[in-house]
Amino acid sequence: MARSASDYDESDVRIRPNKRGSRPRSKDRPAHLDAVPAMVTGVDRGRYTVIVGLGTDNERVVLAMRARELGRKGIVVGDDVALVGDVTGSPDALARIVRVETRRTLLRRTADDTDPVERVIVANADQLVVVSALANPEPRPRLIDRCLVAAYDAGMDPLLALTKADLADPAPFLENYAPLEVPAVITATTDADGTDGLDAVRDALHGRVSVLVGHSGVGKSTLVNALVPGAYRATGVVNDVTGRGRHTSTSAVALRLPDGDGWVIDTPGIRSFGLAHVDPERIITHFPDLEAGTDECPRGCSHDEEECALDTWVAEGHAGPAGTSRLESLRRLLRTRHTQSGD
Ligand SMILES: Nc1nc2c(ncn2[C@@H]2O[C@H](COP(=O)(O)OP(=O)(O)O)[C@@H](O)[C@H]2O)c(=O)[nH]1
Ligand SMILES: [Mg+2]
Ligand SMILES: [Zn+2]
Repeated sequence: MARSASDYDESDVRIRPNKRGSRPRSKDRPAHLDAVPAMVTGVDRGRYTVIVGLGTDNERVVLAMRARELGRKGIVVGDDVALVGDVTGSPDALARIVRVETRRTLLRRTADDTDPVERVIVANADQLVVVSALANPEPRPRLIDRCLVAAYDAGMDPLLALTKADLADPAPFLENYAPLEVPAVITATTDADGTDGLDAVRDALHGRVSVLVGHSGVGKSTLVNALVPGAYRATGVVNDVTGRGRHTSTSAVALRLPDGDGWVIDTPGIRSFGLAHVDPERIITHFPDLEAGTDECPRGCSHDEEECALDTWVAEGHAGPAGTSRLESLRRLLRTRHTQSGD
């Protein structure tokens, strides 16, 4: 039984049609007609926290395990699943997940670019919030570019969240990203003033399912705590000498934004974002001004080679005055697939 949109409390959660980036993974079987729909909000050592009855008077948190019939199929935060067994949500109840519904989006990465094993991070999110501190730790432009590529590949909209604006000026950073036209929000969290810039973050997350990714110590959990009262996500102290944070959050968790206006998913820090699985054609669909110019490209064009038709397209002005910098930025992203997956 697939959950219909009306089962969501957030009727305005933007659910994208299954067009790019997502792969249908499950074949619906008619078994378990009595199964109830649920959404996975946490995964911890083989136990899944799920929410049943989303948006109804009988909404409840249930602990579940995977049914043996699922085999090795992964279940991740954000997954829509079907549950059988004790779904009452009473403290001792343990339900069984018998099915994972088709995913609308799938954020994945490989450990590095040569690693064929994909790790699924989160399912069904529609916005990837790339969190970077403006200082302490220093921004890692290549990691950020890689996250943007992963977002485009997954069919998710990227958002840059720049934290620690109390420590450094965001202007130089923003300049580097302007041609990509990725929206950005800027925050500063201090003991004295709380979180500055939080309203813009709330607006950007409103009605969406957003995943926060970024290096450890950039302030993801701090943001989540500011957004979701009572979230109590552990935050870490960054070592001033190494700029490194302790990995204080160990697993992804989905939290509902107040007033039921969307979800935010906090993830543990990432040090690398392998992109072995990424298809350049999926990246280009996010550059509609340039995509139209690829018709004349040779077959299998990497769009970063001499014969690529995009140079002529841009030179002839078809992509507008920003065409040249747009193409440069696109190629920078395409090239991140061949650079070191770290920093
Ligand atoms: N100065 C400053 N420190 C911040 C800001 N946001 C977070 N921090 C601090 O940075 C450290 C790491 O934050 P945390 O939220 O745990 O980062 P995470 O690893 O990305 O979840 C903590 O000590 C926070 O108090 C900010 O905007 N300004
Ligand atoms: Mg954290
Ligand atoms: Zn090309």
